[in-house]
Amino acid sequence: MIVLYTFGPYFGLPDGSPFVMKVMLLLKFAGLPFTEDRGGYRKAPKGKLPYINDAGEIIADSTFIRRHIEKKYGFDYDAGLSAEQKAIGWALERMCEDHLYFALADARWMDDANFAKGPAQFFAAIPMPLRPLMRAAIRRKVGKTLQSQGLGRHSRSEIGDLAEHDIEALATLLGDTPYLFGEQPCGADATMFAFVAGALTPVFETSIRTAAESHANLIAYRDRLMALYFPSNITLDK
Ligand SMILES: N[C@@H](CCC(=O)N[C@@H](CS)C(=O)NCC(=O)O)C(=O)O
Repeated sequence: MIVLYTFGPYFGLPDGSPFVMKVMLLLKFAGLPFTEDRGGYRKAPKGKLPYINDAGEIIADSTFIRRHIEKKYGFDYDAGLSAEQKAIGWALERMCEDHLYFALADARWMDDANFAKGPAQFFAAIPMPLRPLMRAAIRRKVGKTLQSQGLGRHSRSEIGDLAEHDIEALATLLGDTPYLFGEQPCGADATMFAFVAGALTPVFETSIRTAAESHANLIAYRDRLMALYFPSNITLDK
């Protein structure tokens, strides 16, 4: 059976990482059973989660995991989509994964109150006196990543402004349909769900969350997919 390396549930979500949630959904959409291993971070081939072990084959990165599933299991996540819909799906994924992700990371890691309620909890298992040192070192590393990526050079309200446009775009693209492109989920729905659920988690006080909460269709989408694909998680997120 496929082993998915994860962080574990945090913030009322099936996993603390949107990329891990994306892969959980991709596996579920494809009907592939998997087990979770929460101890794989140190051996992560690209230094990040998620990655999978599929019968000895290690594949890192959520998008390459999707490619692997499509190739090995012949599952077409975008069956029936037009070329234009596929292009929109790809653009949406890149916006979430390479832009909105960093805005969410800034809100969670750089704001002191959000950090204390959120990412600081990741270090709970590290023994004292190492815990605060590790916590500060990793927080500094995230800050440097945000600086080199570029978003971290803006003020929090400027980052919020950019991220609110992402949220607006997601709400507009979803419209009134159950999934991004109609009645059935496509590959980009896995990313869309992961980021909408992450933005909506009530743990963090952010303008991104306020923007997401102003769109009833995004809330309904999060609730519908959570109920369908993560039924044991439902009560946690309310
Ligand atoms: N492009 C990667 C991104 C994965 C990623 O950024 N994972 C983050 C958690 S959300 C991580 O493992 N960060 C740990 C680190 O950078 O040390 C994917 O699609 O899987």
